[in-house]
Amino acid sequence: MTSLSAYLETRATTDLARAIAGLATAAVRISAEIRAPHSVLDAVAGDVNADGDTQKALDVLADEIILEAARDAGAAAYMSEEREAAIPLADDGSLIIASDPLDGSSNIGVNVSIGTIFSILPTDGSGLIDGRRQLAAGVFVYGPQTTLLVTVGVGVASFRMDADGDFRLIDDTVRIPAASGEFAINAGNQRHWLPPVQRYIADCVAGADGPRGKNFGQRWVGSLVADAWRIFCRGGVFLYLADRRDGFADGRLRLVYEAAPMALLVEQAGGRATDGTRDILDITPTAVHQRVPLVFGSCEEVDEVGRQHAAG
Ligand code: AFP
Repeated sequence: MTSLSAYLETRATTDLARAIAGLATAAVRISAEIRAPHSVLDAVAGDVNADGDTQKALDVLADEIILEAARDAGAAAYMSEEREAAIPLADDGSLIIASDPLDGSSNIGVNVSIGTIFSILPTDGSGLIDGRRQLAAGVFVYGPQTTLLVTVGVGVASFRMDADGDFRLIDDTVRIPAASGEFAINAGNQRHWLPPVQRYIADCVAGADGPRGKNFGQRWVGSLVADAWRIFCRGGVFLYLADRRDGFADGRLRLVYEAAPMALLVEQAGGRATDGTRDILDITPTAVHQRVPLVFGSCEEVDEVGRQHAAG
């Protein structure tokens, strides 16, 4: 089976391939920590991150492991959900690495899939540039299997970590099905949703007897990376848009190191990723931890959400 390094050799520059290979090695270490019997991963590390979330031991450890990979890759800087500001690294670095080192922290203590999201950027604008300028993006999922979705701008490939810690190719032309009968949203927040989301979800729930003329299922893992892997495998739509709660005027997810890398992967796999109206990849961040409303997945569903937003 094709290795990650063989896949990258013919598709990425030396610097980019080195950075991605380093992140893959970091993911192997994080995966091992999660599985180690001694790990008390859910332990509270005591600090609060830029998201205002209490950091857990694994959040801090994963961040340190990804920072080390960024440094070893010769990156110019490292931006992370777990750090207030960008960390300057190599003065002559040709790329910047942005990451959510441990996505799904609320699932650490309950044995549910979690992951690492990364974006690799040119050094222009200190990394605060629109997502279409990303050099690469990827998602590691630490689940029953440790897997990777990655793009360097020529489609999306999926990989699975083998017993030796090598990532072996599953599919080098990953495509998100255009149609789907599955949506992912935290239904506990239904009373807070704005009218477009209320209408879209109500139409899905109405099923075959409703305006959509087909039945829908609902999934919500609480880990963006786990919902994403399912959507890349069998289609679906993920929604975390703005709602009426204090602090959720721009949803929950962060543009630089969550939504933008996810959007690049989604578009490269033939899907769509928007804030309800605009393509995520067309949005230029003004701050490292900027939030953005996010809906992504099967084109037909994301377009239907867009029609609901256009209707006001
Ligand atoms: P944590 O990493 O703080 O658990 O947040 C995970 C996340 O950003 C994303 O991975 C989930 O899809 C989403 O939050 C879950 O949000 P809710 O807990 O509000 O459902």
